[in-house]
Amino acid sequence: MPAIIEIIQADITTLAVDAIVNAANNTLLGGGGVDGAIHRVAGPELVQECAGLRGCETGDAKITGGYLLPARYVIHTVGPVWHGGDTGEPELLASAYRRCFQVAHLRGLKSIAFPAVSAGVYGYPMREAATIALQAAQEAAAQFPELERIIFVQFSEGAQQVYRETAAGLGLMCGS
Ligand code: AR6
Repeated sequence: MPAIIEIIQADITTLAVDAIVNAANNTLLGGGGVDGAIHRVAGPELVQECAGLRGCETGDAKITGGYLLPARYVIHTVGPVWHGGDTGEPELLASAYRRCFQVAHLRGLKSIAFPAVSAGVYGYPMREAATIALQAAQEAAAQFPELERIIFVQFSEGAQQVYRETAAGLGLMCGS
């Protein structure tokens, strides 16, 4: 059975899933937004493991333990900074999501939760970002049979609404 795609409003650091995705920066050494929240809850061992990864290219993803988080793993990805959309942003964001799914697949993970990568400090418009995220989920659900749950987590009700409308536009059946 293909994975169920869920859209929920929550703090991603509270989710007991196989992996939560971190919207990180190229250093992987922490920052603000969801990155800061994940590091705060995971504790200092997370940044120690991240330091050994020697950063991450934009559009790539790397996995670590979850430490004090309820999630078993953190998949750190780096989305593009929005510069208007003509400098490869859609391809880089799609690549970030694809790489997260590949990394999860290599560990045989069954549940993965994503924040809206790039759609905060990095300025990616939420609707465009949601389209790319949901299309990547659709592809991964078809490609990786072990995936049971793909969860899109938004902090705000407004962002959740954008995801729901975007999913409906793509003809996706989503749970909550
Ligand atoms: N749970 C779920 N979503 C959250 C949470 C949370 N706890 N906290 C924030 N969001 P951002 P980016 C939402 O800025 O745009 C960091 O400094 C937030 O409302 O965290 O990829 C990194 O180190 C927004 O919708 O990530 C980088 O330097 C979404 O998560 C830079 O920010 C992403 O916002 C990355 O920027």
